[in-house]
Amino acid sequence: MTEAKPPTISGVPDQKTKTCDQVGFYRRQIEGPNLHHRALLDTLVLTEKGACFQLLEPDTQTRLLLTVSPYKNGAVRILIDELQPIKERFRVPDVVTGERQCEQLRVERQDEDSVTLTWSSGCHLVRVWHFPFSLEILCGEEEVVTFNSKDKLWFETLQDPSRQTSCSSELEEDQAGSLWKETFGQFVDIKANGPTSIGADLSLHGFSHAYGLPEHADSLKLRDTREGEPYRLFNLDVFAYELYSRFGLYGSVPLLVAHKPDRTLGVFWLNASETFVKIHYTTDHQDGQTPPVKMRRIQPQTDVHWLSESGVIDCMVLLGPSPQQLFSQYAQMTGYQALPPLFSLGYHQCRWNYEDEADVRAVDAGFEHHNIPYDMIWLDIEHTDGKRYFTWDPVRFPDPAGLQHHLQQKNRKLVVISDPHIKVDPDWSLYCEARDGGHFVKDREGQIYEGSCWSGDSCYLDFSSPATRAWYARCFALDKYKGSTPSLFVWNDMNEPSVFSGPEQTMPKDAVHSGGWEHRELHNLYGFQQHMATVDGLISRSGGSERPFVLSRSFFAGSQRFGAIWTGDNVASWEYLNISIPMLLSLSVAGIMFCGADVGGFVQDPQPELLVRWYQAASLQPFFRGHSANVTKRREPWLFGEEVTAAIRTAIQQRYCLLHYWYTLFHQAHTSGLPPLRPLWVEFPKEASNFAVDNQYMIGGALLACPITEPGVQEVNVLFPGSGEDEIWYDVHSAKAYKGGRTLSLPVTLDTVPVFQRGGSVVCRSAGCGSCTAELQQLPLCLTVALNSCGVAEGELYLDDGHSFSYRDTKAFCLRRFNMLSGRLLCRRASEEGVFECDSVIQSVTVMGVKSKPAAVIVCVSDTTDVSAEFQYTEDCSIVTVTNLNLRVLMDWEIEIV
Ligand code: NBV
Repeated sequence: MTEAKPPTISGVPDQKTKTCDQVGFYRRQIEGPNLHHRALLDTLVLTEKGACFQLLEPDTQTRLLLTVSPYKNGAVRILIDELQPIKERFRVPDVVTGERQCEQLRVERQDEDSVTLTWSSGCHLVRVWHFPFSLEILCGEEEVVTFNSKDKLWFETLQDPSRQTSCSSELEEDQAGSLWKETFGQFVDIKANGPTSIGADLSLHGFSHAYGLPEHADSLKLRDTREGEPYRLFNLDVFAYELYSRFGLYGSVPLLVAHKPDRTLGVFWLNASETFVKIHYTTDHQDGQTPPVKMRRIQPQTDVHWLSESGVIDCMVLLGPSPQQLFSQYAQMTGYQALPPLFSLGYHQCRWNYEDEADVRAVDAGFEHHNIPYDMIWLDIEHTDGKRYFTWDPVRFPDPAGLQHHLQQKNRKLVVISDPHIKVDPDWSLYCEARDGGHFVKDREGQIYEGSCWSGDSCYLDFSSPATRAWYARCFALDKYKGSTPSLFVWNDMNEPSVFSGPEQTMPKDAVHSGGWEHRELHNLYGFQQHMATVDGLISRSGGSERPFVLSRSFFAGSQRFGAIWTGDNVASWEYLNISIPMLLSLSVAGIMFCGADVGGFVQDPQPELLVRWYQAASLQPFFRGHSANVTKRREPWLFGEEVTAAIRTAIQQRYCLLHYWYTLFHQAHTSGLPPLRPLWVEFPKEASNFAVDNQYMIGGALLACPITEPGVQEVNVLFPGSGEDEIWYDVHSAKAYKGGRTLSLPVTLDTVPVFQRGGSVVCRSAGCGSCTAELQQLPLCLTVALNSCGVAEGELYLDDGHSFSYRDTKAFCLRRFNMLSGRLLCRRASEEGVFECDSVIQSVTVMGVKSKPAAVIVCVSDTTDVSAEFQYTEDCSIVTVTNLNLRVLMDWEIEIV
C-alpha cells in the first residue's frame, strides 16, 4: 500500500511541474515550420449557423473547415476542425449553455483576395483574406480583432496509428517534441492518437491591457510573456505555490479580457486540454517598418497566441463594447453565477482538522462567547473513516447527525470535504458500487486506473460520464449518505485531480475516460464536472427545492454556475495576502465570482497583525473562510489577546452588516453577469490611470475597498477614481468626503480598513450583525445615501428567503430601488416581477453630502398623510440622519429633506 502523503508539505514548492519547453506540443508549435494557410473563398457556404469555408495548408495538404458564427448577443464564434478527420475530435461538453441564435450573414463584397460578410444592419463585418489567411472582425469602421494575423494557425490532424511505428524511431526524442510518446522524469505518456495539437493567434487592435486567464498567482494585468514562461492553463495541485508565476494552478478559465477606454473585448478559447497563452503588447511599429495598407491598424496592439494539446479550435470573440456587455455576453455563453444561499456569504470557520465532535462544539461555543458571527463550520479529511468520503470516523464523530442538529438549532451549518479519489477497499460498499458500475477512470491498458492520494491506493471517479455523475449525485441523498442531514454542505478538494503518484502530481494524460476519450482531452474539466455532480446531488437531496453550497478547488469556465471556489494552499505571509487581491479580481473578471482565499494563509502561522489584516481584507471579498493546515497552530479569532479578537470581531461584524449589499450584488451577478468584485476599470472604463491598479477594487458600483496588505502601515495611498469635479467619495466610517481624480495618503491604524462609498450610490446595511445570517434576516435595515455633486443617488436592495429556489420557481423575491433626487428619497419596486412577503423595515436613513441643516424631514408612505421625522444634522461632515423610521421595505414611500 502506498503511503498517503503528498510529495511535499514543507512549505517549499518543489520542482515537479513542467516548464513550457518540457512540453512536446509547445515545442513543436514554437519551433515548428511556418505554415501558411489559404482560405479557399470559393468554398464559402452560408447556413443558419454562419459562414463555412475551407482552409488549405499547401505544404502538408491539410484541409480544415472553418465556421464563423456571429451571435445575436455580440459574440463571434470561430470554429476550426479537420475537414475529414479519421475520427471525431474532442469538443468540450457542459460548458457552453443553451442554444445560441445566429445572425443572418450576407456577403457584402467578394473578390479573389477577400470576402466581406456583414450582419446586424451592416454595423459589423467579418473580412476573410485568402492569402495569407486571416479573419478580421470590424465594428463599424473600427477593426477590432484579427484572427491569424501572425500566421500562427496550427492544426495537427489525426493520423492512422499504424504510421506510429514508422515515425517513432526518428521523431521520438527529437527537437520537435515527441509525437506518439513523451517522457517526463519516470513518467511515460503514450499518445494513442499521436500529435493532435492546435494553435492560433489573435491581434487585438488598440488594446494594451489584458486580464483574466486564471488561475495564476500574479498581477491583475497580464504580463507580456516575451520574457519568461507563457501563461499555462493546466490544473494542478501546487502546495504553497510560487508567487508572481505563470505556472498553472488548481483551475483554468481560458477567457482573456482586453480593455481600452472605448471598448472591452473578450477572447474565450474553449478547450479543456493543456493550454499555453503567449501575450505580446506592442505600443507602436517596433520593427520600424510601415505595414502594408491591408495591415494598417490602430496601435497599440495586443497579440495573443493560444496553444492547446488537442481538441478543436473553438474561439469566441466577445465584442462588448462596454464591460457590462462583455460580462453579459460571457454569462450568456457559459452561464450566470449561481445565487448563493445567504448563509454562504457569511463567515466560514475551517481547519484541517477539527478533531472531534467536542472540538466542533467548543469552537462553535467560542464564537458565541466572543460575540463573533459565523454561519458554517468545516470538517477536513480526518472526519472520515480512513479517508473514505461519505463516511464518518466512528470514534471522533460517532453522532454526526446529532452534531448537525446542534448547529442547526442555532441556524449554523456543517461542511464536509469530499474528494474525487476513492479508496481501493473491496470491503467498502461505495468502492464496490463504483467499480461494478464502471464509474472509475481506466488506464491506457483498459484496467481501472489506480493512483495514490489521501486514502492510499485509490481509484478516480470518471465525472466526464453523465452516468457516473448521476451515481455520484445520488451518494449525497440523505438516505444514502449516513449521518448527513439537510444542513450538511460539501467541499470538493484535490479535484485537479491530485494524484500523488502521477506526473506533475496529477492523472496521466493517457488515462481513459468514458467514450474512450483520453484524459489529455478533458484534464481541465475534471474538477468542474465533480463540482457539477456534487451540486446536482445537493439539489436532488432536497427534491430540487434548496439551493446548494459547494466549494471546489478546481474549476473551469462555467464553474460559476455551481458555487464557490478558493485559491488553495496559500501561505501565511504578507505577499500571499497581497496577491490574493489580483487573484480574486482575475477570477471575477473570468466569471468565477464567488471566490476567496484562505484567511490567515493555509501554510505556516500568521503573526497577529497579518491575521487581522487578512480578516479585514477577506471580509471585503466574496467567499470568506478562515482555514489552516494540520501542522499550524490553532488560530480561532480569540486566541491572540483581546485587541486582536476585537479587531477580527469588528471585521466579521462589519461583513455581516453589509451582507444585504453583497446579496444584492450576487443577485445582480446571477441576472446580469456583472461580478460583485470589480477592478476599477469596470466602473471607470475611460480612466487609463486605473487600468493596472490591483490593490484596490470596487465592491459593486458603490464601494471602493483598499485593504491593507503590508505590515506596520500608518499611512496608505488611496487612488480615488473619477473626475475631480464630479466625483465624491465618502469614508464609510467618518463620512469625510474626498474628491475623485487624485491619490491621497491617509492615516490608518490597526482597526482601519479604508472603504469609501461613491457619491451617487445608496447602500443598504442591517442595523446589527446578529450571530449568523438567519438572525441578520430578522434585523431592521439602514440606508446610507451618498449624494453626488448633483445631489442625486440611487441603489437597489434584493430580498428573498435566502435559501430556496422559490425566488426562481414562484418568483418569491423583491427588488426595491431607492432614488434620491432634489432632496427626495423614493423607495419603489425595481422589477415588475416578484412577490415576496417580508416584514423588513428601514429603520434609519443617513444622507451624506447635505450642505446645510434641513428645516424638516417629511415622510410620506403611500396613501397616508405626511409626517415629520426625527433627524440629526452633523455639520462638520454634512450628514443628515433620520431615525425611528420603521418604513416597510415592501411599501412605496418617500422621505423629503426640506
Ligand atoms: O484536505 C487537506 C487539505 C485542505 O485542508 C486544503 O484546503 C486543500 O487545499 N488539502 C488541500 C490536502 C493537502 C494539502 C497539503
